[in-house]
Amino acid sequence: MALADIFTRTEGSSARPTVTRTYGELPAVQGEGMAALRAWVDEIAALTQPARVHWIEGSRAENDALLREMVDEGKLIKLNPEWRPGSYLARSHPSDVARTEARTFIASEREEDAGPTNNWVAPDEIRATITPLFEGSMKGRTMYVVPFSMGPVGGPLSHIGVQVTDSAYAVTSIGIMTRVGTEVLREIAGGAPWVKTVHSVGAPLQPGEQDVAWPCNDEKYIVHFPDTLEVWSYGSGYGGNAILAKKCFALRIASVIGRDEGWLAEHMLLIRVIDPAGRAYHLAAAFPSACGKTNLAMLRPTIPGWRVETLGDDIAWLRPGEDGRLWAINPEAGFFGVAPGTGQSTNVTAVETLWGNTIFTNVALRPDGDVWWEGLTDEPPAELTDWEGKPWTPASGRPAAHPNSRFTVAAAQCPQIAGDWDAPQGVPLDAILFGGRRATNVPLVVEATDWTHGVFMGSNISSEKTAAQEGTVGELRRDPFAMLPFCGYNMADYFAHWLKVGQKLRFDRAPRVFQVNWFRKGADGRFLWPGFGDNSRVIDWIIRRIEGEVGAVDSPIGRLPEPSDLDLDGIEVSQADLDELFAVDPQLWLREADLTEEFYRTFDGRVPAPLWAELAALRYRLQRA
Ligand code: OXD
Ligand code: MN
Repeated sequence: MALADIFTRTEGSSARPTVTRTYGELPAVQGEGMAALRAWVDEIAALTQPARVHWIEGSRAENDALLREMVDEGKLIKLNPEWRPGSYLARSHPSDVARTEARTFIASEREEDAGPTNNWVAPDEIRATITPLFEGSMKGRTMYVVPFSMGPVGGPLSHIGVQVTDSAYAVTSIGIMTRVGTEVLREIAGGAPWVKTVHSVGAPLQPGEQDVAWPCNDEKYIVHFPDTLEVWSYGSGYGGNAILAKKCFALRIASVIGRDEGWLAEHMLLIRVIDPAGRAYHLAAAFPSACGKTNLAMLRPTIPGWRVETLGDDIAWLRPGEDGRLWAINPEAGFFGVAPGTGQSTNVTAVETLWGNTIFTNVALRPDGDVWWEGLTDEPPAELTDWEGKPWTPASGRPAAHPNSRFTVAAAQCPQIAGDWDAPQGVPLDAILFGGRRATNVPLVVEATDWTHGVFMGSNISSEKTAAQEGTVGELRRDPFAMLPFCGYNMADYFAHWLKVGQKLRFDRAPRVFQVNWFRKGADGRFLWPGFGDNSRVIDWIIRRIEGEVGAVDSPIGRLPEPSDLDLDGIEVSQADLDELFAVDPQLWLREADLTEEFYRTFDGRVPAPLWAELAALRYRLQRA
């Protein structure tokens, strides 16, 4: 059906649409690829029956108008421009505060292609379930068409998507997190392939019905179709469920594209570290959600003379280059960071990044019209309005901000962003770090002996649960490569893909792999390592290892620093704490090895043989330790 037909269609003139609709201006972009896009938009509009369609052009004026409209509708609170210019607070429905992993599905044709770590559904079956939900789901609302690019528009590692959504909050968030607008349409018009993403909050409005501040639906589905490169998300307006460019596209769908094209879509931050001699190194690091990734991405080293430049805080796309190195881009354009715990003493760079032009979600509101969250300052304000809009004082006995409250802000606003952070070709990686939040067993830093051992380490990352995931906070969860909720295909095949990518790298140019753990505790429950800016001391060791300037101590689980090689000038870490930070207990590690075996066995023989060999070798070394 042509869009021109939809322009004039009225009630009863076709099987599906039941209301007269007005459509926004069609983009003037011409080109072959536009026909397919328009046909798809028509199809989705016919299904969801919005009151109007708005093609997002990506201008400042358009964004400002959307923000103003949301303020007028009570969906956003404009913060006091004296403290926080151009910034807004959104309060979600209390039931819609996190990514909903149990409602997230991979609908690959074959169940084994989704693997045991994903919720698999048959594509036909799930289409039959969700299509009726989308039928008329945008009634009374505007359907926005948001063309976006992950990575600089037209860049060699970049990919394009289009999101249709009935949430203006999602549109403004996507506008911060990606490159949006007509420039992207020109790529599509020129024939660039694009991923289809459909989002509805699932709250149609009847004529005359008053909207609510945060429309959503109790029923939620976030469904990925890796074989047709589509995402359909229903019922939630929150972050990763609604900004489909992020976890849904840039990780789940992109991991599938990467598998087929020979590259990796990873849940990794990206930084450039500059040593006192001015030598620059690039590091990518994978950590499960809410384990200090944004803090490391914006590290301010405590060792004199060192600097860190931020390139990305959440996602990196890695591709082997002709030169045998692994090249990385941050496909995003903004940060969607966890607010609590971000403060003057923990991440001053993030605090400075948030000076304005920020959308906050579920943080607390100060009486002066600024925002606050736990950890922003040591002392809480005397009174606040909490994330649910209720009065709050320090005596209230509950957090003022939701533990998973967020900020959405442009990367370019970060005071230590690298000048070339959006260079289309990316940066060559020198090291990859895998980390988790482990109170026990895992040393502060361990170096892998080679790429295969590094893949083995990555496949074994585990972490204590945090507020970014559903479930019990503190419980241990295995999170290979920090990709457990984000790998769009069978995780055992993903391990094999990592091994394959390693074969495309020159052995002397491949990034070195390290496991880190800033969170190890002593028997008395105290953190053994100061963390934050002092993590630069670990990075200093990593870089001196890369340069061959320091040796290492072999242990059954990998190479450990000689404690004397760690630069501890200016901090107090007792010898006993250092010993505990690097202690490797063979018995406890044999138990970890059993858990690895148990985990690998869930993949029905698909885990690649080299990883089983690594496990056998680990046990052999532990038994002899
Ligand atoms: C995130 C997450 O939002 O990993 O980045 O949960
Ligand atoms: Mn993340």
